[in-house]
Amino acid sequence: MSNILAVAQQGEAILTLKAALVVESEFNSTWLNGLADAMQATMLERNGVGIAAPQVYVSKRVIIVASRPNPRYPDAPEMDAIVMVNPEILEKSEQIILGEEGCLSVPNERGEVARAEKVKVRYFSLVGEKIETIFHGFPARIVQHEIDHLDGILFVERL
Ligand code: K1U
Ligand code: ZN
Repeated sequence: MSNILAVAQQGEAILTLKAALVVESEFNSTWLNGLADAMQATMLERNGVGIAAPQVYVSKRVIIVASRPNPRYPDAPEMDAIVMVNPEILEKSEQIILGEEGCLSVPNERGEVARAEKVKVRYFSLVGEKIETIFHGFPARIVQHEIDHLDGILFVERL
């Protein structure tokens, strides 16, 4: 069983920083696997559909994306959680759509955020495999929200 971690809240400096890249020697390490496990446990405990390492006080470029159907997005796909290390958006669709967002670091606030409908993302797995995937709709929204966390941006700054 993994550790449930504290979640940083709006106003804390860690959420405003640009997170550091995970370096070669950190892939396939007990430390990185433990961080990913604890992030996933914390996300599940808070009922989230995503989480970024800075939200658990680790300023490193690691995110988890875990779309599932929910009252706001009943048609969202059910995904196994994807851990993305050093994710980068390679392409964004011209089509922009508005959709409701919440944030584990901003309690009791929801808002309509404009995001690209489709993104092509490059990331690394926990063992350092390079992966490129296209996401649409709600999963694409989660990816953009989580990468914003790595760049020190909260969704409330995009309202
Ligand atoms: O990064 C986070 O703070 C997690 C956040 C991810 C997210 C939700 C909605 C849109 C983009 C990114 C959450 O999981 S908030 C809780 C939630 O499950 C939810 C909130 C609003 C709409 C749908 C789901
Ligand atoms: Zn958030």
